[in-house]
Parts: sequence; structure tokens; C-alpha cells
Amino acid sequence: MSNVYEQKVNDFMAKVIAKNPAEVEFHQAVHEVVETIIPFIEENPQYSEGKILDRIVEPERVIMFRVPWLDDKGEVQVNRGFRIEMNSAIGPYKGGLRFHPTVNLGILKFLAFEQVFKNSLTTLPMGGGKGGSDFDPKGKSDNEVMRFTQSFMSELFRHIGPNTDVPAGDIGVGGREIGFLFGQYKRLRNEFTGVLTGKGIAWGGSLIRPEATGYGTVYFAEEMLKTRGDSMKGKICTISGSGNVAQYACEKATEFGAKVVTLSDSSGFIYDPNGIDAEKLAFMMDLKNVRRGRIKEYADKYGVEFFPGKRPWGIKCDVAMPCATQNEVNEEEAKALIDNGCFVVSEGANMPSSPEAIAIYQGAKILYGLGKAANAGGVAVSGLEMSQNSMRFNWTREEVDEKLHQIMKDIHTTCVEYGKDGDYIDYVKGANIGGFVKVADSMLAQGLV
Ligand code: NDP
Ligand code: 2IT
Repeated sequence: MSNVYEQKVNDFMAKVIAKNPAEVEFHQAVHEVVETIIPFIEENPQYSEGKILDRIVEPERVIMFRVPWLDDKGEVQVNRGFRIEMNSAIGPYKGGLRFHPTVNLGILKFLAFEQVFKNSLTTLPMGGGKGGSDFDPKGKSDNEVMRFTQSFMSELFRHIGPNTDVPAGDIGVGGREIGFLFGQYKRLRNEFTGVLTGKGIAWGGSLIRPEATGYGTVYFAEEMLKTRGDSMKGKICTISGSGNVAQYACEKATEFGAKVVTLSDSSGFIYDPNGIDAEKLAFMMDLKNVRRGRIKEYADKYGVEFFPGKRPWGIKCDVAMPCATQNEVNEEEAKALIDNGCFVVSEGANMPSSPEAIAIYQGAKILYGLGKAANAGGVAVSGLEMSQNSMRFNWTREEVDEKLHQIMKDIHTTCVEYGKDGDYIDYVKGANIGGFVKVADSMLAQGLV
């Protein structure tokens, strides 16, 4: 990047940091975008004249609220609830809810900011939002989770709606939580609408929504590999996480002929050199989704190694798919991946690679598919769930999967269109500019709002 651009990026970031102190993840997400967008804006002055960058980093609305609830002992607990309504230029606010003890304003603003570009990339009419709470679902009974989510929705319901803001799941929010949230919304509004996505199939959900993020991440990896005349077949894959995204990334990668050798949770990772096949994955899914246990049980059951407190990036692989959380691959780990021959990173998680790790990938010219492109399949099928709800009609599994697959291919094409740099495809640049243009043009068209 030239010095002029670098100065502009630094000046812009200084303003963002001064205005949003301590929101380090938000700064990181904004920096990654403006680094690629500022040179583009310089060539397209309508965006700087309209102050699009200054406007796009400012949420349209931030809602913060108290969530009091009673635990099983009858004691009062208090959590904090959030919804960031970031941008509605191209559709209703759309994005997940995260329940995790680390949740704070800065983390949700980073996620909401990413969501604006990601949702635009899907080609579907969805704005960007994100929400959640510092509530920790781990170790809570189903009744405690229900009482907390009912209290959470008792405030959130007045801010959302099928044409206003449509939340979904994220870390700590899966089918169980969406069910309780939906039930409470329906009770308060007396309306059966598509106000949330990720709903159960019997009550307005879409087939393939649970699978969509993980499948999409593998479809995106396959598209990247195709640019080098290669495919997932025969590849060794490391995956982090063992939740919704990791599980279905593992399933699809295996179906595509790859061998997945790791999964993890916050206590460590398991290494299964023979591969996590369908039967072992079924065990993992029961362990995580039904019994809500720890990953070490997999190692005990199948006699493989468990590495407590460690992440899987030191294991030799061709393809790495981080599917747990933000900043879970640092510079040293990125170097270890490259040194071990990894040449594809497809991110199921949001912002899992630190800026230093990204610099290592790009320096080594590997195929690096960043989260907002590679994990857009989840929200894309959420968009398809909204369409099906509006039509009062359901598509088949095959129909939804085919649309998902096509959307991931289209996102890849958009990344290539805006990110091709000689022989190398800069997916960061491609996704950021590709996602930006539609939102920015819509903001300009709608005047100063
Ligand atoms: P889940 O709650 O289903 O699973 C999260 C997994 O990541 C668990 O294995 C969890 O381990 C692990 N994890 C979470 N936080 C940490 C942490 N701080 N350190 C180490 N491990 C951690 O969430 P999802 O699978 O839905 O989400 C995973 C990632 O994918 C997130 O970044 C999310 O934003 C992103 N994403 C999700 C989409 C979706 O549709 N669900 C769509 C697009 C992106 P443990 O159980 O021990 O906490
Ligand atoms: O980060 C994400 O894209 C999600 N958690 C899914 C959002 C959605 O609305 O389906």
C-alpha cells in the first residue's frame, strides 16, 4: 500500500479508536476493511463525498438492556443484553445472537460490522446486525436457559420484527435457544412470523439451515481449490471448534473425500489421524448437542490423543478451517500451518485469524478465504428461510442446498472480480469491496439517513 493510503487509513483509524475506546475487536474488523476500501474509494469519489466510510462504521442504533432472571436455586441473576442494528441500507437488520461470558459491546460491534459486508455478498436483501448477552449457557439447566431467554426476549421483542430486524443463532445460541426465543416473541406479539431464523422444521424453519455455515465453508474451499485445478478430495483437514459450524464443515469435507483429523472446544483439541468419519461425527454431535459434554470424551472413546488447553494449528494439514471463535489463529500458529504445508484456509468462524496471521497467509500466497466470504452460507440460508416464511412455502433439502451451493460459488466469483491481483486472488480485498459497493450505493441512493 502506498504511503498516502497508509496515512489515510491511520487517520481514519485514529478517529474510530478515539470515538470507540476499548472496543479492540471492532477496531480490528474496521481496520481490515478500510485498508482495502480506502484505495477503492479514492478511485470512486462519490463515496468519499457522501462520507460513506464515516457513516458505515456508526451503527444505526445500539440497544443495551438489563436481563434479570431466576436460577434453579431461586437466586436472582442479572445479565446484559445487546442488539446492534448496524446497517439497513439493503434490507432488514440480520445477524445472529451470541450467548457467551466474553460478550461485550466491542465484540458485538465487530460482528455486526462484518455482517453488513457478508450479507451484501450473499446477494440477498439483508442488512447487518448482531446481538447477544454475556450469559453463559454452559452448566445451565434447560429451565435456566428458558427463563433467561424469555427475559431476554421480553425486552428484545419491541425492537425486532420480520421486516425490521431478524436475529438468528451464533455461539451459544442453537435450536434450543431459538425455540425459547421464538415462543416468547410469539406470546408477546400474538403473531406467528419469520422474526427469527434457525427455527425448527415443524415451525417455520428451513431445511439445511443447521448445515449451511459448515457446508458453505467447504463449498468455498472447493471453489478456491478449483482456481488451482485442485479439489478437497484426499486433503487432510484440521478444524477447530466442535459446535454447529465445525460439525457440518467436518461432515461436508468428509463427503468431499477429505480426511478431517482434528476438532476442538475451549478445553483443548483431539487429533484423530484416521479421520473423523460419519460414525465418529455422530458420536461427537450427540456429545455436544444432546449431552453437552467436553471433547475429551471423544479421545477416551476412540483412543486418540487429546491436547488439553491447545489449538490444532500445529498438526500437519493441507486445509485449515477455523470454526470456533475470533482471533484463534495467531502469527506463530499461522507460520506453523504454512511450515507444515497448509495451503488453504477457509474460515467458518468470524475473524478467527489475527491481522498478523493474515499477513503470513498472504505473504505465502496461500488460498485464504476470510470469514465474511467463507462463512456466509449460514446467513444466506437464513435469507432463504425468510423467503420461505414470506411465501408460506418450503423448499426441499436439495433445492435449498443447491441454492446455497450457487450462492457460495457466486460469492467466490465476486471475490475474484474485485480481488484478482495478477496471478493471486486477494480474497480480503475482493470480499470487502464486493460487499461494500451494493451497501454504499444504496446508502447514497437513500440520502442522508
Ligand atoms: P457453537 O456455540 O455451536 O460452537 C462454538 C465452538 O467454538 C465450541 O466448540 C466452543 O467450545 C468453541 N469456542 C467458543 N468460544 C471459544 C473460545 N473463546 N475459545 C475456544 N473455543 C471456543 O457456535 P457456532 O459453531 O455457531 O459458531 C462458531 C463460529 O462460527 C463463531 O465465530 C460464529 O460467529 C461463527 N459463525 C456461526 C454461524 C452460524 O450459523 N452458527 C454463521 C457464521 C459464522 P466450548 O463449547 O468449549 O465453548
Ligand atoms: O455470523 C453469522 O453470519 C451468523 N451467526 C448467522 C447469522 C444469521 O442471521 O443467520
